[in-house]
Amino acid sequence: MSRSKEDGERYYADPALTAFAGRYFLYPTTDGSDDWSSDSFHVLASDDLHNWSDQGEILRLGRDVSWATAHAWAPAATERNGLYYFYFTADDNIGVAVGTSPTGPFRDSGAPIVADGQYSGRAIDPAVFTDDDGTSYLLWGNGVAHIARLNDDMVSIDTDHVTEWTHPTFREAAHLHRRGALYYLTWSENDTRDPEYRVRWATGSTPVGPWTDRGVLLEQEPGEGIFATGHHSILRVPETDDWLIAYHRFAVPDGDGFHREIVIDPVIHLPSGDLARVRPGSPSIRLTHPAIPETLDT
Ligand code: FUB
Repeated sequence: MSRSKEDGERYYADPALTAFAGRYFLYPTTDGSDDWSSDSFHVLASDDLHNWSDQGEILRLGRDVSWATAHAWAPAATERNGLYYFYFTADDNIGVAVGTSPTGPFRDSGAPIVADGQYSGRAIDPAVFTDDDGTSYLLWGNGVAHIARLNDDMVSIDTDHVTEWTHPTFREAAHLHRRGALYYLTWSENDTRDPEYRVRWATGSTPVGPWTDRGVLLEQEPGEGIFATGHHSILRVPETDDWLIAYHRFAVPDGDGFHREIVIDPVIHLPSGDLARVRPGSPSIRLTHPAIPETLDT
C-alpha cells in the first residue's frame, strides 16, 4: 500500500547527485510504495544544494521504455559532448536514455544496456564514473559488483572489459570516485529495510581494483533517530576540493525501507587519503520538502 505526504512532500531514495554547468541535479528513486513499484523518474535541481525543486517527470516505464513497466530504481546521469546519459534500473535490467539537457526529455535507447541474467547477481543500481583520461565506466550490481568500460557511444558497454567484484559485505549501490591517484569504491551493506543498512569503502590504484576494504564510511545514528543510511553517491563540488555524499535513510519521522528521504553531508578526505567517518545528522542538508510544480502534484 502506498502512503503519500499531505503537503506536497514526496519520498525519494537512491540519490545520484551531479553537477552540470553550475547547477546541481539529483536523480533519485521515487519512493513511497511498499514494493518499490514506482514506474517513473523525476529529477530535482538546485543552485545552492539547500533549495531543491522537482523539475518533473523525465522518464516513464511502459510509456517511454517499451521493455519494462515497473521497479524504476536508482538512476545515474552523466554528460558527454553536449548529450546527457541517464542510466536507470527497470524490472532488474539496466537501461540508458539520452537527452539534450539534464532535465530531459530523455529518449530510451530501445533495449537494456545490461539485461537481467546477462551477468551474475542482479542488474540493478547503475552508477557512472569518468576517469581523468576520459574513459567512462558503468558500475552496477547486487550480490556481485560489476565495473564495465562504456563504449564511446555511452549506450553500450565493452563486454571485453567487465570486472566483477565480490565481498562478504557487498550488497548493492557500487559507486566510484577518484581523488588524485587513489580510487575509492563505495557500496551499501545489508538490506535497505534494515536499520543497519550502511555504506562501506575500499581503495585501489586503478578504476577496476584490486580493492582493499577500509571499513564503514557511514552508518545509523540511533541516538538521533537516524537509521538505514545507505545507497549514496559522492560528488566533488566543481572547481573545489570539497566533496559531498548524498544518501537516503528512513524518513524522519515514521519512515521505513519503503519511505525514505535523501540527505547530503560533507565527505572529508584526510591528508593520508583516508576518508573520515561521515557523521549523519550534523548538519545534514535534508531534501524532504522539494517543491513540486502544480501540474505534477497529483
Ligand atoms: O530503491 C529500490 C532499491 O532499494 C535500490 O535499487 C536499492 O539500492 C535499495 O536502495
